[in-house]
Amino acid sequence: MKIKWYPGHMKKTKDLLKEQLKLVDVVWELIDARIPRSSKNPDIDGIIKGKPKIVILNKKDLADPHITEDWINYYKERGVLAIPMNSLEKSGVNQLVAESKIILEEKLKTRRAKGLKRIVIRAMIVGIPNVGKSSMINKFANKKSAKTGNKPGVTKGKQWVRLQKDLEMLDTPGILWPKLEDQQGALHLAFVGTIKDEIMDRETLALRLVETLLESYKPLLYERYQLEGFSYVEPLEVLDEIARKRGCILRGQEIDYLRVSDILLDEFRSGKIGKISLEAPIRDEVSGRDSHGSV
Ligand SMILES: Nc1nc2c(ncn2[C@@H]2O[C@H](COP(=O)(O)OP(=O)(O)OP(=O)(O)O)[C@@H](O)[C@H]2O)c(=O)[nH]1
Ligand SMILES: [Mg+2]
Repeated sequence: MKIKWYPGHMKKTKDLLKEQLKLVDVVWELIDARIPRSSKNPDIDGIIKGKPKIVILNKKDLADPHITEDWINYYKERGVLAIPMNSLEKSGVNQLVAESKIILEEKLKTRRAKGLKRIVIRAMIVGIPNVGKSSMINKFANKKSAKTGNKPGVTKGKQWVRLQKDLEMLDTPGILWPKLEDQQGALHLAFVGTIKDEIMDRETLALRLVETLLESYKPLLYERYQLEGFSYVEPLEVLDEIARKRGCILRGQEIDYLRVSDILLDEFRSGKIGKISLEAPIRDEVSGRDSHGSV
């Protein structure tokens, strides 16, 4: 397995992030709602220490809503607000702004009481590659917002996007490394396309995805590829059948594994197979609900 994040690179990123964090009041931590465990940077909580944080379960449109609900409760029980979001829509970012102001109300009051002139909350987005940081910043920037970087006192090279009269966001996100040391996590990151073709060839990746979906989301897989009544012994037979259904056949009736793998991975990543979450909170981490199968 090739790993992109070398220790030197990690240290530099961590140091930069620590510097940026000094400038902000609240951190918006984006994780992927389909894989909240593997898409969370393992060191982030240590880096931000006690700073207020809101977790954003992004790409909620691709995730299983029941499992997303479980994650919201999981975080709630740990005193952390988690908000499901689709970065490609505006409604979510508006809610985030409102919630941030509630969380920081006390801080704002204190600043007002001290008679401080500039009472502005500053926020920054952090998250692993491909989780939707730029999309979210763009959604914010589309809103009536002003770049405030030209104002005096703004650190050179940093741009603040004004979201409301008293709320600004750093326009460059903090990029973090995912949990690559965990095999299962790396596989999930590869399924959603965060690490591409790095852990194994696409055919093997597609086969592993078939195995995973057969365990937890067989009805969705069967419906998408019209496999009703198809029985199998090995998951490979299911991949072969999907290939036949989609005409991924080479001369001599051989299966075109490359093509069927691309189709399957693309359709999974774009949500065409359904709203699928690969990681739920562990059973007794959530009160009042069972976790969902083996996800
Ligand atoms: N369906 C869906 N797609 C999303 C969402 N947010 C982002 N995307 C897509 O995910 C891909 C990555 O989004 P980016 O905003 O570029 O992610 P990023 O975190 O800035 O990635 P890096 O710049 O590589 O660190 C793009 O194809 C987006 O269109 C979302 O909420 N739902
Ligand atoms: Mg980006």
